Amino acid sequence: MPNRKDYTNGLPDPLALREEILKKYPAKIAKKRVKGIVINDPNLEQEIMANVRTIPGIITQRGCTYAGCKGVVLGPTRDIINLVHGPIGCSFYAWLTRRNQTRVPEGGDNFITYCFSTDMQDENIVFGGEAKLKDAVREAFEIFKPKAIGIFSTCPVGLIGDDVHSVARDMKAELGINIFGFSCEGYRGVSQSAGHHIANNGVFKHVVGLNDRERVGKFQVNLLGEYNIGGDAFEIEKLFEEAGITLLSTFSGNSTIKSMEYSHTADLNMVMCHRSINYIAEMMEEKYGIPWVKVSFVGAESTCKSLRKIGDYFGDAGLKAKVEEIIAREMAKVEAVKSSIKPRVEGKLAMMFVGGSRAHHYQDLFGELGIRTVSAGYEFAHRDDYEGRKVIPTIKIDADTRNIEELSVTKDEAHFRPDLVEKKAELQSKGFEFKDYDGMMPEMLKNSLVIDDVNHWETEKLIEFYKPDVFCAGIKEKYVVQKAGVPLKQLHSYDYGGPYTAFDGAINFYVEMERMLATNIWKMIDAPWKNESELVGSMTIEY
Ligand code: CFM
Repeated sequence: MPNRKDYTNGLPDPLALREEILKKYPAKIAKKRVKGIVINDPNLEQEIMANVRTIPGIITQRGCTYAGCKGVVLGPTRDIINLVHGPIGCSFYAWLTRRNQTRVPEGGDNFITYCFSTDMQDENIVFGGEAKLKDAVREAFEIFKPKAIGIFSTCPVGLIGDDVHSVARDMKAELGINIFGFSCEGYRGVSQSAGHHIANNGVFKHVVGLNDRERVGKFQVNLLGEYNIGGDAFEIEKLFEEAGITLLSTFSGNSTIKSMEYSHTADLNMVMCHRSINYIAEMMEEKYGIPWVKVSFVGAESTCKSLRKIGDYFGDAGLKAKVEEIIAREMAKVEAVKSSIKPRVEGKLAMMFVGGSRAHHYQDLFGELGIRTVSAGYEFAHRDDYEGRKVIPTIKIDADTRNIEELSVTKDEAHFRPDLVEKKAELQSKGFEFKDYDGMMPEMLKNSLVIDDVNHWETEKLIEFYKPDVFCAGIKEKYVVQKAGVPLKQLHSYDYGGPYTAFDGAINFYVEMERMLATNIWKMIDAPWKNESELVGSMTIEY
């Protein structure tokens, strides 16, 4: 690419770029914004401002609290009816766009392809919508006979004061199935992250622990924070099955309400997406004594590491041998594909701005191909996802966070597992780490630019400066970036592709990246605005 900076001795210092980005903002905004744009040095303990309100007027990538609760955490369950109390638009935009997949056994329920909404109208806003909500719950029950119904509040519900929780209680008594509500109005927090927390609380309060199923396996685990986008969870399930690891429940890709009910009988919780689900992991440890570890199945190397971690946790020689057998066989396949693709893409540059975990995980996958990440950031993660969990005690709790209920959890004496607490202590003394999330920044290159809640203005400037070979984000960014001549890979929906997890997923990703990066087509694109006149305006804000 012409005019690209020299990357042979590391990444260029992006200080001038940051200055240029900030110059465009009014002074007061720039002063705040600079705290969310960090020039990374993995050897320093740097702080980033995150999980704060987006600056009004800026085109953010973020979604709302309802999206995080209904869409992200509860959406992928296949046999809970997720009923949205609100105008139809909120449901339409949450309908199948995330590509979380299901595999339903013969005769099992699958409500994922449906869109359930109370379709609130003006008169419900004026006179209240609780009666309509009750009717909708009854109708859904009569038609589908589900095992459970979740009710999700959208913005107007909070504004007019409909009480979804009392409706849920009444309907639970009337219909005799589990019905629970979520106060996850879109405005409830600064992003979808608040919705994750609300969903975690609701599932923990109303579902986890309801079913004391007998043990069915020697190594019982839950996989938390894997939502089966493009079939990712299926790849992981395949490995566990072969290794003899019993996956009780996934929160929540391809999951069932029943599996969540007995998830407290697990011996270990594995956390894939730390941001969206660490709350349940923490609460299950508190209440049942189940330890948790951070895993990642994005990237072949990460998959090996995570499988070995499970083997080491259980310490069973048979399991460990099986894990090694799988790794040896699968890595041979992975290496064969990698060695043919890597020479064609090595040295390319990537940047990724997604969610609260993938902007980190996918750097590993790119790294396996020798592709460097020059800039990355999350949309809505917290400081711990950037800097590691060690900073949690120092995070200031602001009014927006205080808005979200912190459940006080106590030990469940009847179900508590002192054996697991003991196991944890013993392993810890040998150096095995639990709750081990060190965040994204320590693993990024020196001088890479870490940006929280990036916006379109900043995106344009980043592309000009770095001239990356691939940009990873979502549908809202896709065409703006591509018109600038840079291919964009969606890391939310995978652009109809995937799975990308575990070994076969990594191979899939390598092949796709080769197609995307080893082509000259993008260099032939001229952004339409390059040849047309530009409208320029200016604005002054006074405080
Ligand atoms: Fe976790 Fe996710 Fe993500 Fe997320 Fe999401 Fe997603 Fe994401 Mo889109 S739960 S934080 S709220 S890994 S929907 S499956 S891709 S932004 S990086």
